[in-house]
Amino acid sequence: MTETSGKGTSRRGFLKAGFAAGGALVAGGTAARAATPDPLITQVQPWNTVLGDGVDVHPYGMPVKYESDVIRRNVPWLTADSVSSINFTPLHALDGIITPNGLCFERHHGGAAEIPKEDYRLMINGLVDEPLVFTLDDLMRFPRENRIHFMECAANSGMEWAGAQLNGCQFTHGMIHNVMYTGVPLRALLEEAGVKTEGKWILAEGADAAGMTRSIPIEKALDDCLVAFKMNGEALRKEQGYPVRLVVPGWEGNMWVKWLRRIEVGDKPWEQREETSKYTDLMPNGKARKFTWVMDAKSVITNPSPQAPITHGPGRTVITGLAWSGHGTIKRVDVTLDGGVNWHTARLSGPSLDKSLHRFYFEFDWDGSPLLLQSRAIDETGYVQPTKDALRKFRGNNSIYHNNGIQTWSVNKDGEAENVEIS
Ligand SMILES: Nc1nc2c(c(=O)[nH]1)N[C@H]1C(S)=C(S)[C@@H](COP(=O)(O)O)O[C@H]1N2
Ligand SMILES: [Mo]
Repeated sequence: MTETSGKGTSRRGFLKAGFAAGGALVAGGTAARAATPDPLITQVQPWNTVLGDGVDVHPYGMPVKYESDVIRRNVPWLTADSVSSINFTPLHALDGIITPNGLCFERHHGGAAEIPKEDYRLMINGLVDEPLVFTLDDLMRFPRENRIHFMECAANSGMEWAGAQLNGCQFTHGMIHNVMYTGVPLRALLEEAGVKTEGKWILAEGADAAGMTRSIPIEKALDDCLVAFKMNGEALRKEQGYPVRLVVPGWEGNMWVKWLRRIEVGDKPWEQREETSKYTDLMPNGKARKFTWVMDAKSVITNPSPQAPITHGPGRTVITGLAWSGHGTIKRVDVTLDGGVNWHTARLSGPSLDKSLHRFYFEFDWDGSPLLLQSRAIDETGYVQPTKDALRKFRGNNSIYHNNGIQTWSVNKDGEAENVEIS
C-alpha cells in the first residue's frame, strides 16, 4: 500500500488521523452477524414453499422487482424538452465495468429515431474512388471486431464547473456508458470505397431528425473507429442508434453518431453546428477552443455517494468507483478519505482495457468520523486527473465541456454523502 502525502495531516484537525491504509481490518469491524435466532434462518419462508415462475414467463428477461430503482434518470430543469435532452446512467447502483444495455444513458438531439433494419442504408461518398451504399446485411459480411469502450458525453460533469451542484454521481458523472461493441472497422468500409489521396477528413451523419453531423480526421477514422451493430452481444438499443452507430474510442460522445446513414470523405472539416456553436469551450481570452476530441483521464467514487450512503455504521467499509481515459488504460487510482491530505492506492479489479472503464476498490475500517472522499486517476501516459481549480486556472470559468476535475463527497458520521468541492 503506497501512501503519497504532500500536505501533512494538520490541515483538517476535525478529522481523526490514522485510518487503516486499506487491507488490515481491526476488531469491531466485522461484516457478519452474531448467531442470535434470525427468523430468516430459523423459519420457512414463502419462496421456500411455493413454486416459482416457470420458464418463458419472461421471454426477454427483466431485472427483479426489488431492483426497480435502478433506472436512468433525468434532471428535468436541464433541458426544455425531452426530445433534445439527456438522462443519466445509475452509476451508484452498478458494479464491474459493463453498463447493462437498458441502463445506458441517452442523449438525443431530435428524439430516438426508429429505423426498420430492412430499410437501413449507409452511404459512403465524397472523395472516394467509388461511392457505395451498404445494407445491414452487407455490413455483416465484413470481418467483425469486438471491443469494450466507454462513451462519455463531453458535457458530463459540465454542471459542476462552477461548483458542486447535483447530488449524486448518477447526475454528476452519469453521462457515460461502457459496453462491448461488435462491428466492422470503418477502415474496411473506407478501403472498399477507396479514399482519394486528398481525403483527409470524414463527415459522419445521422439519419435521425437532428441529422447529427461531425467532422473526424481520417487518421482516427482509419485507426480504431467501428461501425457497430451490436452492444453487449445483442442488437443496439433504439436509444443507442439502432441499427448502426459509429464508435469513436476515447473521443467525446457527440462524435459517436447514432443511426449512422452517411460517411462523406472530404479535404477539410465541415465546421458543423456541433463542432462550432456547441462542443467548443470559451477560453478566458474570449476565443473558443474547438476540436477537443479526446476525453482526458477521470474518475469518480460511486459508493458511497449521495444516492448510496453508508448504512452499516462504523467498521468494515468498501469504497468503489470508476476510472477511465480516452488516451488508453488506467495505470493507477488513488483514493483519499481526508480531502487530499493522505492518498492511498486503490485496488483495480476486472479487465484493464484500452479506452474502457476500470473498476477500483478501497477497503478500510471506518471509525465513524466524517470523510472527505476523492479519487484521482492516472492513465498510461502518466497524466494525473487534475483538481477543479487546476482546470479552471487554465480554462477559465465559462466552460461546460470536458470537466474531468476531481470530485469530492463529504460523508457525515451517519454515513450520508453530499456533493461538495475542495479544490
Ligand atoms: N444521430 C445522432 N447521433 C448522436 C446524437 C444525436 O442526437 N443524434 N447525440 C450525440 C451525443 S451528444 C452523445 S453524448 C451520444 C449519446 O449516446 P447514447 O444515447 O448512446 O448515450 O450520441 C451522440 N450521437
Ligand atoms: Mo453529448
